[in-house]
Amino acid sequence: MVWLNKSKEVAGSIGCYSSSLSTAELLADECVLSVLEFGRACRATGCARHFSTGLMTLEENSPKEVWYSATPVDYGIERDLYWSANEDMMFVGTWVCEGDYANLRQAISSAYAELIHFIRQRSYQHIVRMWNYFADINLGEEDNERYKQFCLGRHDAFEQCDYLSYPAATAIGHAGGDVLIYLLAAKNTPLFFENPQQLSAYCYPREYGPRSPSFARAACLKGESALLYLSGTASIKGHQSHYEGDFERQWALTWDNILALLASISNDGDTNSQMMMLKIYLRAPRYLSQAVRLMSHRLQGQVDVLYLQGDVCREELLLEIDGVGVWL
Ligand code: 3EB
Repeated sequence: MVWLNKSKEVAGSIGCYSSSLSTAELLADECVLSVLEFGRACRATGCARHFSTGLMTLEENSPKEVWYSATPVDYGIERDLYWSANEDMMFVGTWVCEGDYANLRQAISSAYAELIHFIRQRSYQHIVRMWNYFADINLGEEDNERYKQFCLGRHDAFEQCDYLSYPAATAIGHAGGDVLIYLLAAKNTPLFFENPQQLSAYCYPREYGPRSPSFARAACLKGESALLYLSGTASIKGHQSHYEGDFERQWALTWDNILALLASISNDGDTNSQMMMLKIYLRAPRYLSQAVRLMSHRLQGQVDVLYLQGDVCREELLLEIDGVGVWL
């Protein structure tokens, strides 16, 4: 009853980011936990397992992010929470209309508190992985920058809820619309990992905002498949951004960070072979051809790569990469 991402098994397709099936076909499969679509406005769909993200795709086909369960799932909508679950794990997503709150900080803390309450109530109390997409992530000066306000709201909720094990995460700016937060939570306790080349984000110094970002660099839920969920990774060494304005060097440090993380938690020398799915968030579409060239030189085997336009949480960063691998 282990959860798995059946990316390699989607009929006739190289991966779950490039499924040849339509959303309707995917949703007809009772083992599909969720289908996330790109290139559409970020707002509630009214369908429990179907999400529109607000992130623009940079590719011709319309890639989707599909999460599969090994067994048929239950699903439903409760208030504004869209959920699906099997025996072991739960997927929950929610769109937040910022206009309903005094500010972004309160919108985020309220949504996080609701999510944490919900997963605890249903006994999937451990968040493994979280994704956060919202508009204008770099808007605002100094401590008022929206990413920093987001970090404050998230921290408020984790603190209020006494939630201590920060999940692996991604926070990316989308083109507009509601805030989308989605997560994978489990009944069993995940393992969390940090990157030897990077200061833990929850220890970043004060200059990055009033509250440090609450996330781990990677998470793994041990089971048959032992998937490794990699957090968003960028051109940061220690706590400092490097290679401002230089896409190629930023890409190289980002990739190096990913390999260092994998090497530190793996018993297998060939860290490249561990990647299954990668999402590449680019600050501007003009970086696409460079990104495709750099990635294709490095990737071995069948890695499912999805290129999206997204704003990284520090203005100087031009790309971020997250993904799913296997823990060898
Ligand atoms: C970094 O390493 C880059 O706030 O949830 C990456 C992944 C980043 C997750 C988050 C932020 C987040 O600090 C930014």
